[in-house]
Amino acid sequence: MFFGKIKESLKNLFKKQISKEEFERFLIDLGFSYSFIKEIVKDKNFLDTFYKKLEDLINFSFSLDYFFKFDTFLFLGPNGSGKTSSIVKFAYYLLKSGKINKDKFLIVGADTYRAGAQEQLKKLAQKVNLNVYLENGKPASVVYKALEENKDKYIFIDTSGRLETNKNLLKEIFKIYKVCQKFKRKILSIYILDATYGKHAKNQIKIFKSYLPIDGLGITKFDISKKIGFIFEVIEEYKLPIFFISYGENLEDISIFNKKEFLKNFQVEGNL
Ligand SMILES: Nc1nc2c(ncn2[C@@H]2O[C@H](COP(=O)(O)OP(=O)(O)O)[C@@H](O)[C@H]2O)c(=O)[nH]1
Ligand SMILES: [Mg+2]
Repeated sequence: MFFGKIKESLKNLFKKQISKEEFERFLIDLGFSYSFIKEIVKDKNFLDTFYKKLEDLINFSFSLDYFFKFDTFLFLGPNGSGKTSSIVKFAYYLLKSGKINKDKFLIVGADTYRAGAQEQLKKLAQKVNLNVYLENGKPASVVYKALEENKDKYIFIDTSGRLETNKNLLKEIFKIYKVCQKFKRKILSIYILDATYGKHAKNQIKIFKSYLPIDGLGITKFDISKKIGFIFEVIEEYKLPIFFISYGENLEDISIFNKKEFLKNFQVEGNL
């Protein structure tokens, strides 16, 4: 996984006395912004400063029990970010805990615009034996029907990709949110952030946030991203926690976010 490379680079840097310039280059390679880097390296103990900064930013950690406090998981984000695959991975992860019977889980396909979207969801869900609810119609009315017929279930709602410039589609996703509120659901809205996306993501999230609440992030494609710096800036700017990280195309390639495990990847002998 990608973290292996970070650790390897850090180790190599620590084999010799690391210079400020070398550390700057390491952070640039990881995709941190110049303002972030400037703040880190202004200090003589820049390695400590870096690690402390990460610790400050990552002030969250989740266990399975946390998620069972909710009953409705709304997945949103731009096209191709990984919503459909991560919704199945996430539901499967919760299912595997064995805390809840499989019949209490339902994935609702509210991506009714894109041809093939329903089929993709069905295929993925079938692989892990999860039930899906698929209907034609407007996304919000599909969700309405699904909720009306499945009052006591854990519902996972897959939405269609929104371009932040398409106001109608963003209004539609807000309608889905309102429908969930109408049914008094305990909603967790999860913005799916593609780790390969880069700094444009900040602006994109801002626009989504102006339409509906976002409770936190699901990071995808962590296995293929080399520049993860922007993720820390998103967290800093919007104070959003990371609920899970997806790191591969296999349906088991997902982990609930754990602060200790995550930060461990930035530690090597010498930098603490
Ligand atoms: N390598 C890798 N690929 C991923 C990951 N998550 C999603 N993908 C791929 O990204 C593409 C888009 O994913 P999809 O779930 O359809 O995105 P959606 O449009 O947001 O629903 C698909 O080819 C997925 O297999 C991941 O964690 N790692
Ligand atoms: Mg999709």
